[in-house]
Amino acid sequence: MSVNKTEQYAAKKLDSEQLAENIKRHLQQSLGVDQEEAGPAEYWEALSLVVRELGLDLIRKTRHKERDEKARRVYYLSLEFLVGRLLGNNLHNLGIYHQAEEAMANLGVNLTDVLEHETDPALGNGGLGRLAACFMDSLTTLDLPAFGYGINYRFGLFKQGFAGGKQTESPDAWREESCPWGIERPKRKQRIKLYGRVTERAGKAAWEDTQEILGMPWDVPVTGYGTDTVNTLRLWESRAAEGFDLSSFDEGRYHESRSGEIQAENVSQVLYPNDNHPAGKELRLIQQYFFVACSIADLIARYKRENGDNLDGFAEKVAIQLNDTHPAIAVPELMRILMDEEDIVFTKALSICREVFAYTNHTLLPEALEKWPQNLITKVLPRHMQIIHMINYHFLHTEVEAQWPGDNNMKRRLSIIEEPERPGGQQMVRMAYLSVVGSHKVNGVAALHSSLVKSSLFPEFNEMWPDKLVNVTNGVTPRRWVDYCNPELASLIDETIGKDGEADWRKDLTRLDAINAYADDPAFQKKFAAIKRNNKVRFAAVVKELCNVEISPDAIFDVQIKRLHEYKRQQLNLLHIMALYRRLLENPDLDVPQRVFIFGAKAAPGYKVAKTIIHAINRVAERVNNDRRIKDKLKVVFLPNYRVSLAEKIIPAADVSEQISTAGFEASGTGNMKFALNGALTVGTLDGANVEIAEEVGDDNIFIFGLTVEEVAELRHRGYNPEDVYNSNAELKAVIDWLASGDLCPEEPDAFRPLVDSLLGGDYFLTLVDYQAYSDAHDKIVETWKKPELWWKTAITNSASMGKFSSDRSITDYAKTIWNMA
Ligand code: Z2T
Repeated sequence: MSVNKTEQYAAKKLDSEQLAENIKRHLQQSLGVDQEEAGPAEYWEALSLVVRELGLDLIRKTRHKERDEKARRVYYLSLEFLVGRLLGNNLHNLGIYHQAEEAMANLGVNLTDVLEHETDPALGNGGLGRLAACFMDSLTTLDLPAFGYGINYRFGLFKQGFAGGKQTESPDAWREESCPWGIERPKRKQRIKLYGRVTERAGKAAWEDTQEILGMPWDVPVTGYGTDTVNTLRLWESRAAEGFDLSSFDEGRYHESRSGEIQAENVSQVLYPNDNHPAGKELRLIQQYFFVACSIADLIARYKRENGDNLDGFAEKVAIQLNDTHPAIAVPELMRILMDEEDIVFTKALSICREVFAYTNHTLLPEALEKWPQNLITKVLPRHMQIIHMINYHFLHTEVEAQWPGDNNMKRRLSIIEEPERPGGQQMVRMAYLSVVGSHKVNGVAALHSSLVKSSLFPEFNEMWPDKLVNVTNGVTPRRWVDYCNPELASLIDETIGKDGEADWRKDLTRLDAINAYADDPAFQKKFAAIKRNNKVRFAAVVKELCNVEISPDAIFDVQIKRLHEYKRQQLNLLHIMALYRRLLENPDLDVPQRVFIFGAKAAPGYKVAKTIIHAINRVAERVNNDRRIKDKLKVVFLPNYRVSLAEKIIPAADVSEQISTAGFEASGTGNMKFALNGALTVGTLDGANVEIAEEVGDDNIFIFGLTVEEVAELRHRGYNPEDVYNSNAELKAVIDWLASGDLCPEEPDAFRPLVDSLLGGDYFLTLVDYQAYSDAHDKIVETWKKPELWWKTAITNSASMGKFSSDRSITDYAKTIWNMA
């Protein structure tokens, strides 16, 4: 008999009455309000405090267990953790959601309303940050000893609004309202150094005349599904170190005493809003070093508490994953501590680093690969710059020399320091190369991406170290992305294939495969379709509220939600919508289903063309939505301020998922997985994880279009002139001309020039080339929609075939192939 594990864990023992008592206690004793005064905000905070108490209790127990077992821990270093709302997810994971629902009902409040009250912690830009959050969920669900380390930004990703269709940005002071999740841990604060200079004393390097700042840890408990394990997400907040110049304080020059120094509090103030494009600012480098130095010091202290002061066994107990190159400065930082503070010689220190570190690459975009001016690193982190030179010297003159003896050209190509192309230019530190050289494994995030990492990004490294470059395909947590956001679908799956214990698909997503047997079953199709429709009705109400546009739940909901970037090609979607509108104007009685095109996307504030695309989509939306001639056959909505909590409402309501990046540019994508899991059909290019999704669902169940990676390369090689495509496709020409005409924005006729110029002057992302194939793929979507049995069969097949894309599988892969933990 299989043990029913869900019955075993601690939180589950709390019934609704006990929960209600605890809620009342926190209302009165933590918030100081009477029950009668409390609204949803107070109930949200009180229930969060109850869950926090549970979390803290379980964190303590997890810590004791790990200390006894002395297991290897994984430390996930990331500048972004896009965790999303925590209360509802934690209730689900702890198995007390329904008890909480009942408790709230007995107190006369609706849990759903209470949950809506939580502001999203927006501590990430997009995919990379959300992946880190899914990984924390899976690490915990799999009972792996893990810490996440990051920054507790005061301001998360900006809030987006629209004015005349243009993006506006305002600060996101997400903690202002109250944030019951983080627990300050002053006992674990760190003091870190910046600037100064390096002197030699008795043959040892000393880093002196530094400025110091404090790092205060805030611990956020991370629950897992169906387990008592609770891990810690430790987010650092910067503070001014005490001990500033007292004499100036005495003389009443308090404010002057720190002028010319960095303002410590600024360091953790704000998340840089760039996805796939580094800003290259000094403060960003300081953020990177700040959280890395605090985290490394913290994990070394933990190692010593548990294992004593001798670091010989360090690499057996510690695995550090670098989430992209943002934390790459961790390599010289650990080297510095091992050499300067622990008296370990260079070669031994380097080999410890290589056992400990692994690096995940998330992009091939050349402009997104971080490079820091050597001069800047020398100024901010003089000792680290010396150590980088030492690593580089050893790497080039011992390792590259052994592989390619006497080949100076190769040394120049592989050097961690890039020499300037022109005289007067500056030396740059290639953070990706530093990460590769300092790690034992480097992974890409989908099969296609990883093969391109090997063949295009790091071919020489792959030749030198054939086992270093590997793939770990991304995944998403089925707890947040089905169970929590699509509860009706979760119940249908439960009643169809069972829920309890080991059979729970929430813990083993490959169990969903059993649903494939029902793809053709009319009764199952009916239930599946009804759930989708309910989700669409609910989402239509959200659209009405946010955009004041009425959309019909009987229309095809076609969704593109992701950061705005030219490589993701929202502009391709836009051009096609403009063409559809023109087709309807020409023939208003066209026999086509109703369609709603839904967008959600933030543009980096400095990204001109991306902002132009948002503006253009909004202007087209306004025109289309108010044109009575087309009889509601087409609607376009751009949801403002796209974020995790909105994604949770959109994805369960989507019929079509737009994954249309130029082949070779989207490293993986993770939204693509969430949509398919919730029964949307993908229209997509053979890019990132789309390739693997197509493999899983089969070619008949996905709408693949456009150039392949190879064809993109061939075309570029042959030479490509966008004007040729423009002149040979009348429909495409007409919509581009319309964009350029100023008709959509009479008060600023040149508003869309940057977009038109980008398309006609080069079209780097081959939007025009893929236009016709994209339009044809959409025609096939419409054909499929007209056959409901086929549509629902395809949708169900998509859902049922997503077993591979659980982040539990990703984490199991990391544990086996990279962390040596399973
Ligand atoms: C990001 O979200 C991603 C890559 C980055 O490269 C930076 C950021 Cl902020 C430096 C995304 C990829 O674009 C996406 O394809 C991938 O699915 C995601 O990371 C997680 O791996």
